[in-house]
Amino acid sequence: MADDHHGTDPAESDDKHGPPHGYTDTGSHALPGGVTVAVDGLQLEASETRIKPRESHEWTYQIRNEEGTAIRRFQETHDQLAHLILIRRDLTRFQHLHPELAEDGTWSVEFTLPDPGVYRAFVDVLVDGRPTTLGTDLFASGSANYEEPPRSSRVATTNGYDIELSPENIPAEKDLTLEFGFSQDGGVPQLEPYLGALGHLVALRDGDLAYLHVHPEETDPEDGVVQFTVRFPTASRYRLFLQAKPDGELITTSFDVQAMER
Ligand SMILES: [Cu+2]
Repeated sequence: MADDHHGTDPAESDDKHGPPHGYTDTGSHALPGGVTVAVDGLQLEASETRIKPRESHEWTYQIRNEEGTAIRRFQETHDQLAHLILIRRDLTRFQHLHPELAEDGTWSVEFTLPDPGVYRAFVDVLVDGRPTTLGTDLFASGSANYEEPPRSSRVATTNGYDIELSPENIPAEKDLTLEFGFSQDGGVPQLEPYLGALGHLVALRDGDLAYLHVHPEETDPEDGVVQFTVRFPTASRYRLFLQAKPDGELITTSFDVQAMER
């Protein structure tokens, strides 16, 4: 048997056969957002969670501190005081809305849940400089026909635009740049700003709808390309919802990726 000294050299002890890394981190990145209704002393209190489908509804909620008092001060993130993402739990029927904040800390927003089923509402805010995503389920009564789970798809055609996601291979547990390239009839559309960047991306994990934090990167609007930095916390499937404004028209499209173990 060959005499090797692996394991005695600290530079080589960190190999991929060792115990999984990243699970001892108790920092803010240990738990993905949106899986819980309360985190870091903040709690989402929804006025209602049973909502009739196919009817416009005014939904209100508060974000309360540990004393149960509604938070009234928030900082803007991506050009807005709050982002509300609504999605059915089969990762379909995505909506992105911007609720309004009243003096007393009550947020209100109007929406329609388009079909029966269980939905997840994600509230994305910045409180005292901390990005926070809280989530709650909403129940739309009736018989739901849930759609098939995601398969990989890196190419989408929406409103006549072809959009391609790269890179092809997506490693888990690693900061990486996702790029979406737009084209139409062999040309490249000009991208107009949306929410303070050239696009907005929501990344959700299949299974628990963990909501990942994604940061837009600067690119030239003439290049027809949007880029985001993201870290997929586990080797799982994720659905990505991209919103952008090619030639000034807001479009929403989705992609499915499988993040792989490195
Ligand atoms: Cu938003």
